[in-house]
Amino acid sequence: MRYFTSVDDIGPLDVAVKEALEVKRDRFAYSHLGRNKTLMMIFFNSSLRTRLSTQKAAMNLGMNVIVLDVNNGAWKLETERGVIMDGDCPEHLLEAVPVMGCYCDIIGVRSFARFESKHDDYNEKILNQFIKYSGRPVFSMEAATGHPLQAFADLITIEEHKTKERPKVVLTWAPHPRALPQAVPNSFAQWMNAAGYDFVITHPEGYELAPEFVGDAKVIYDQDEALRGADFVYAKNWSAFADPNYGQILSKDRAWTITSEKMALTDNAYFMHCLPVRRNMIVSDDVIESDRSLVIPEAANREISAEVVLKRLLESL
Ligand code: AN0
Ligand code: CP
Repeated sequence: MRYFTSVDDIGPLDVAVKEALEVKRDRFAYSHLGRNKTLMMIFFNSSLRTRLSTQKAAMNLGMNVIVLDVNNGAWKLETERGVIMDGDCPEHLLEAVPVMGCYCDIIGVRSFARFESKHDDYNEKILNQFIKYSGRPVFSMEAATGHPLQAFADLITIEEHKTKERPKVVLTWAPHPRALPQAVPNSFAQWMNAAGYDFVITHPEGYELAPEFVGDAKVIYDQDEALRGADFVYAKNWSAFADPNYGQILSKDRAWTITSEKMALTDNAYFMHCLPVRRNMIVSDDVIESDRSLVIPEAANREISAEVVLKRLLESL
């Protein structure tokens, strides 16, 4: 595997999950693989889990790790070619990316949707420049349209907790005060479809995700109806995808917050969220603190999904 930006890069999911569970049983089994290899993690946006879990995974594999917060201590980067650079940015991405490639063997990139241009976001303009110009294997640590390391960790978590071959998994929109990208729900939908679960998406009208991510999922606008009989409830806010409202907040309706009353509609479902989460906007205190909450096991599995991805990228060197 040379790149990891979507479910298509990982091959058969049953094989990937099996490999993940093996790595989880002995996370130091491949500690020779990354010897004298350097991971560079580039952050254009904030992170707690991705930064820590990916560094831990790299250390499990014996790698050296360099982390750069682009917005904190590096030159501000121009990303547009052809710009007369007489403004804020002393350096262009087109030099910075190949320079970064000189100092490492593998590059991870976090670069959220900017909501300035839907075309640029959905063409993964920043991530693709790393793929094109770094000369290194590149993986997404949440880019504009996807967060595959998160979706992989979520898949592992569901596989560990499911009691039915084909559980009912419900992705529900929930309210949030700021406009968030569609990356997490896009990837979650892509991976749930690929896993072949009974997969339902529920959100207020206007929050339809891009059809290529929705795939064959059932879309139900009535949240209560969608939640009935669910085995897993995955809550997440996202901003509108559809034109002309791309990147906009259309609703902050707290009737969509996941509460114990909402969870009572399910088949004693587990609650999931990628974190960070705003309590009592997305989910009530009692639900996230309940023994059916998987938010910490999901975060723990981020180390495992990152280790499988780094292992496969190292094997391609
Ligand atoms: C980000 C998002 O919704 O994409 C990161 C989630 C992992 N969340 C926030 O910006 C709060
Ligand atoms: N879930 C996740 O990616 O968290 P961070 O934004 O803290 O990395």
